[in-house]
Amino acid sequence: MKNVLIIGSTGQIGSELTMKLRGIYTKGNVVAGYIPGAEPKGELKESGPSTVVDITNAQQIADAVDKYQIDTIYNLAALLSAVAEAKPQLAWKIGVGGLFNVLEVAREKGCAVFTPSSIGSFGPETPKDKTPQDTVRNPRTMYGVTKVTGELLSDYYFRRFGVDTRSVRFPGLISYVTLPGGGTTDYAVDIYYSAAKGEKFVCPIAAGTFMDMMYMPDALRAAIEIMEADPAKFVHRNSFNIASMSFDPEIIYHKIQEYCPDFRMEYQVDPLRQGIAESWPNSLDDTCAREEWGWKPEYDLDAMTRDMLEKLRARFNR
Ligand code: AKB
Repeated sequence: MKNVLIIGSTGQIGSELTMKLRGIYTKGNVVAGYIPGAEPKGELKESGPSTVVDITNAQQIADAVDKYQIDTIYNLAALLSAVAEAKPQLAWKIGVGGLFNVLEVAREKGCAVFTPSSIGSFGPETPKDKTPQDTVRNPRTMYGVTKVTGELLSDYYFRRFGVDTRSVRFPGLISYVTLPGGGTTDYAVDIYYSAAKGEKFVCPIAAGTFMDMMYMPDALRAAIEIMEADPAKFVHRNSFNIASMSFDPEIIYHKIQEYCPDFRMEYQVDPLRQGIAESWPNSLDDTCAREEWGWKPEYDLDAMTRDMLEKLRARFNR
């Protein structure tokens, strides 16, 4: 039986991961941790227990772990890249201070921990194409600094204290359920909303800027499969490159036009997001994840586009 605590359960990943885990661990508790002001609603609220867990408050984490006899923590609390540049102190407090609290509770109470890293953990000196698993990092953003620190801290807790820490470097995640907030890759979500509503899209990222992206069902599977994997073959732990597709704004625009011929896009490049995007890789090499725990994506750009447009058009009655 798995008793799981999701910290940040109402965010872009958490809202879907919590529901998916509740469908899998039906005999355990899948507890939705949230901060006041971001309470679970609807199905997320009705389908299982929820409790206030502010990641900056170690006692709240420990109390939730005790109350629900938690054995696995999904730590999804973070500020995304563009917001983290506006609030670097808060990004560190949540991304590193918060993770430290989670790892300490996990050490004391014997929990496994998943903490996502990101393509944002790489920097301008990193090889751009098919970025290897182990390579130069040197991120220039606070988001990247917290992600590299988080990876190192998680590996440290595994080696030093035996805490079962595991994670993946997520690409930009695309979903029709919960909007992301303040990321550099958010344009690749927003563009589908504009297309489904029949509106023109104003793109903040310049043509020719490639980044790795992934459809949410694959990302959720990755987060669950790595925590379920037999660690016997692990050479790495924190964090594995995973990948499924890489595109620039022109490629996704033309793909959407195959299904919405009247859809139009223009550019109004945001210098902050563009600078961040240019410092990140074009595409990651995910061979280690494939070899060490069997990672394999299911969605490519075409399959994702069909599903996104179908779901969003239904929502907007178009
Ligand atoms: C962001 O753009 O900040 C995130 C990420 C790639 O980690 N989506």
